[in-house]
Amino acid sequence: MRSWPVPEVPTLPGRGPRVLLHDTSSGGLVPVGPESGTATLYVCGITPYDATHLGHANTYVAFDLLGRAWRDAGLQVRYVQNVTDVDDPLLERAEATGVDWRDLALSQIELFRGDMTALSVVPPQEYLGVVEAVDLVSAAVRDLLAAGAAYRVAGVDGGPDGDVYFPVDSDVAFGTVGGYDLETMLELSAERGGDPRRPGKRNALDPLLWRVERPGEPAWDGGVLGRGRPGWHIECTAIALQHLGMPIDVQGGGSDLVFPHHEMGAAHAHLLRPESRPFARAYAHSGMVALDGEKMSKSKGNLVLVSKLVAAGVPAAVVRLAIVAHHWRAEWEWTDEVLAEAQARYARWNSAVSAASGPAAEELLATVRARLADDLDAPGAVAAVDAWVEAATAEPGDDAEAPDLVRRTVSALLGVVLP
Ligand code: 5CA
Ligand code: ZN
Repeated sequence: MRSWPVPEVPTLPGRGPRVLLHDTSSGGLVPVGPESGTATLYVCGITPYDATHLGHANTYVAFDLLGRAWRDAGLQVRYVQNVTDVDDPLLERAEATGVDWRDLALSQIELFRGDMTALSVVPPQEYLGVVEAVDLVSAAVRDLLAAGAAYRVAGVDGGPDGDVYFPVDSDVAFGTVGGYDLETMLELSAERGGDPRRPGKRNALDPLLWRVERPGEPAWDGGVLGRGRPGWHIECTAIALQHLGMPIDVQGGGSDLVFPHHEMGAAHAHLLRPESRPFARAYAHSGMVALDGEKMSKSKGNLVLVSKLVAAGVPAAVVRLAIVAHHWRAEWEWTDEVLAEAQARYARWNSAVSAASGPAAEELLATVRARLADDLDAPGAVAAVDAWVEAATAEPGDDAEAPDLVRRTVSALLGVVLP
């Protein structure tokens, strides 16, 4: 699937330090990416309906900061992202609105591309819909079946026999991504697309790998699996293994994906490639953005869309600046004040970098680099730029190169493009 255009990323003098990132699995900061060569990143993509809200934008900007810090440290970045373009909520929305699910997905992916372009997010090299990857995913399910790490379940309530499930007990590392206790895992499974009450499963937590065809639902030939469609977690695992190999440096997404999605995805990978475990060296989870006191989510409908803000005349760079003013792991709320503050800051920064000269900015570049290498502390980087802007406003310095260096620093590392 086509992704979106690569934004211009200015080059900066020197190099950034090795990046440390908070890893959900170990609960601490770990160096991510190799010391030289290519770092690999998989970030879970959208389910294409009601895109792109500020929560989505926050997550993709977070991992964009990581990619930018890696490149600034001299690494190449290999980045893969999926699109969950067949899934229950998408099919339900299509049904409810009388739109073909394929058309709904295509229109939302197009919006997402436009929003990512506007927000200066560097695109993944591989951007893959599940529809394009069904053969890959069904092959992974067949491999799990052959390895004894999958089983079929009899139909219930007149449903067909043969849905395929993954026994979580088959992975000795199961539970180590999120570190949740059983009760929490059962709750989260029920809330987030699992079916802990489905009769016939060996363990209530076992996730679906292959859903055999139901009337009126899209289905593909699965060979010995029969016609059907893939379960959610195995999709991301199969795509990541095919396009990145294992272990990947960082598996990323929002914190709502820790369990079950990333826990199950890792368990699948550990059974598919036992010799290469772990699935990921680090599991990174961005914080949830809320609106009116509740997590912004498609199912609740409390959304602020990037495309609507931009259509209302807010520069996309202001939206990006509002996002990076919050730590990537923080839970925060989108409010009118957040937007107003970003607008005012953007105006101050613009005016300072448009001056003919300013205070020397080499130290600022070093500080921004250091802040970002320390668990992507973008608010720390923003504060450092604020301090330079304040100094420049109080007393225009005589460094004629400085304003342009600040403009390039902000653009290359924070992805905030000043006009
Ligand atoms: N297609 C799956 C991943 S394979 C999915 O979760 N899609 S999504 O459209 O629901 O979310 C896309 C990404 O945005 C995920 O990484 C998710 O964790 C993140 N996300 C969703 N809602 C929010 C929110 N309110 N705040 C921050 N990130 C969010
Ligand atoms: Zn995913």
